[in-house]
Amino acid sequence: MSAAMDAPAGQRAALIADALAGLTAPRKTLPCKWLYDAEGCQLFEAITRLPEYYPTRTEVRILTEEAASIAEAVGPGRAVVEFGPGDGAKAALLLAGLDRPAAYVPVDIAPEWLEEAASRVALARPGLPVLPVVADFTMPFALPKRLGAAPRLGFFPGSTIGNFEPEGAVAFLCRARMTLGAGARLLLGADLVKAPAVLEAAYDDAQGVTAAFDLNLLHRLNREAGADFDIGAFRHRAVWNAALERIEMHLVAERAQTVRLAGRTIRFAEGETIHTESSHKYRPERLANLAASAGWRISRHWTDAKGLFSVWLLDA
Ligand code: AVI
Repeated sequence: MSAAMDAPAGQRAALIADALAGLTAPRKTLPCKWLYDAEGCQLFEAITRLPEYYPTRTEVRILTEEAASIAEAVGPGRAVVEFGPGDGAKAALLLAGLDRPAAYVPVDIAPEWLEEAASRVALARPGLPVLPVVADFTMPFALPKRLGAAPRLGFFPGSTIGNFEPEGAVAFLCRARMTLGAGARLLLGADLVKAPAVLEAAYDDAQGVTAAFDLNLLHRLNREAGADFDIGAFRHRAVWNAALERIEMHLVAERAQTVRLAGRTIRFAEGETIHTESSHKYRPERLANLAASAGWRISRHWTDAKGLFSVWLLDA
């Protein structure tokens, strides 16, 4: 069996359809969700530990240092619903500080993440009901009936909201409000606008881990879609788009070339790029507008001493 046959057929078909649509568009692009295969997830974990990548450690510091204040603002007895829990470390931190949480509901399309998050939370908060939901949280999904009438706290840390286009972010926040129901709150992590040099270093680190993460997308297309990218002919670039206040990751073709993908020939001019990810950074007033457009009210927000990152409590 060839490597291209290893991925589930439906997923492979979706990857090929997205790749053909994105790579034949006037400005070449690939959806960032395809960055996260097993290799991509490992590389992303490594990114979160890099000296240049400040978001993860800064958000963890806020959740740690402000634990009492966050717990008081959230209030007692809430069921915590986390969208994309990763390894569950941030949820464990949050739940350890909350007053009598009712349950923990990690939601992810990948069951292996759910197991890891569930066991980490079980250690931090023994006896707390953990009710995992396997679902794509960017689509409508139902919460477990066992939650009953417990008021909900959505938890969406990591500034993953920044990987949506603004309209997508509003759509996600609207759906989250409807899924969580009346009286819900949402604890949201959002990265802040800062000096371009700090941002560009965070997304193009000296060790080349982010470059490997980005280039893995081409390896993935070769492995799963039978493409024939010459990976050495592309390099990673991170650039601050000041007008749209976002960091963009691009793969730059170092020379003119053609690539075969699913029976099609894709032509690259020298210097042409594939836009692989945007990571929007927020000013507080813009984040407040975004939340308001999705029907949330700002209750409180916390930042670190250097104003690098922010955590927001929103009310439905
Ligand atoms: C997952 N997401 C919040 C990361 C970010 O910072 O936008 C993804 C990432 N891409 C490169 N480095 C990190």
